[in-house]
Amino acid sequence: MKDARLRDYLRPIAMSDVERPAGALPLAGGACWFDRVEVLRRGTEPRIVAASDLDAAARDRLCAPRPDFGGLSLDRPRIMGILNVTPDSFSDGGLFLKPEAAVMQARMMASGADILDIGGESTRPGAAEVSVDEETLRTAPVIGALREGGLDLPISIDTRKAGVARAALQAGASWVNDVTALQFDKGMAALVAESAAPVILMHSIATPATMQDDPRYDDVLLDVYDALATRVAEAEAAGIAHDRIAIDPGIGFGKTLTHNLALLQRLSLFHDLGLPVLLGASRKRFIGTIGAEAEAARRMPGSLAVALWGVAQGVQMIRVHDVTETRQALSLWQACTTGGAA
Ligand code: HH2
Repeated sequence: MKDARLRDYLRPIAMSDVERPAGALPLAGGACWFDRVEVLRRGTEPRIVAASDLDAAARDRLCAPRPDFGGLSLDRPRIMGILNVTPDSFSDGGLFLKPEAAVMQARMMASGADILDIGGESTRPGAAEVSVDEETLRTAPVIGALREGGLDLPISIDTRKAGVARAALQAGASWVNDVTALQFDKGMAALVAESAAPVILMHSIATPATMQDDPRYDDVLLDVYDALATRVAEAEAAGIAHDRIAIDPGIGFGKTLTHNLALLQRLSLFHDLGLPVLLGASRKRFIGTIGAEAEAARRMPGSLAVALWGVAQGVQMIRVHDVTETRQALSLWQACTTGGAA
């Protein structure tokens, strides 16, 4: 039988120079462009072809502006601010466990963020599972208080559990961010389908408790791409509309440093899925390793570098702890590349 994985994968070579050559195509309708595509195939040397050689369907997947996502236009990069209402998150655990502290932090982030991502269970490597009740108790009241206080940014609930997501949506959350791409809780796909909520499908393998135990891939880039393509097809089969799905390669989730770098270097491949791409690398371990900084809270400079790299690869959303600093960095990146402010 023919191996479906033996196919061409198209990676637009993302550029952000202010001048574009004739024939340059917009990357996913955003500020980046491309005029060459790297063609990847398992077991074969990559080759580079001109963008003008693409067929109409591939051209459309790579170039078409992504529709608004949950009410947010994606014509410019968007910042998702992280709020972990947990005692044990790897970089801010315990800081915002008290509802008042969480609400204050969310309000501070709201001035620079486009989306707030609120989570009540750490997914750091080795983390233990939290019950639905406990996770709901941590997140829903904070979301409710923010809405009562008039906050009108999109709020995503970072959970792998349908019960937690349901309570969060009732309390005023607008998106679901599932680090298991609807795999952990079999009720999650139905919940997302029946709500009007957009969903972020992130790639991960195994559970946080075991995911860093010697993760292996044939080809991490193409395996993650295929897994996300499957998850997207399953989500659509469950009744979730295509334009309500964004994807995320899941940096650090069942990935070694080498895996993370392979994904980051060829990040623009994920545009070939024709969906908005989110990148979450903020303060993660590989930044500490390469940047020689053991303390996660001091990894902001390295996190900015990776966030801007993601933006230069055309990703539409970046998930970060340091919202104000990322906003400043992004404004400067945009001023240099397009002359426009963020
Ligand atoms: N990373 C974390 C949690 N949720 N969601 C998406 N879509 N992408 C990510 O990369 C991602 C995520 C882990 O980071 P953090 O929330 O800061 O830590 P913890 O899981 O320890 O709370």
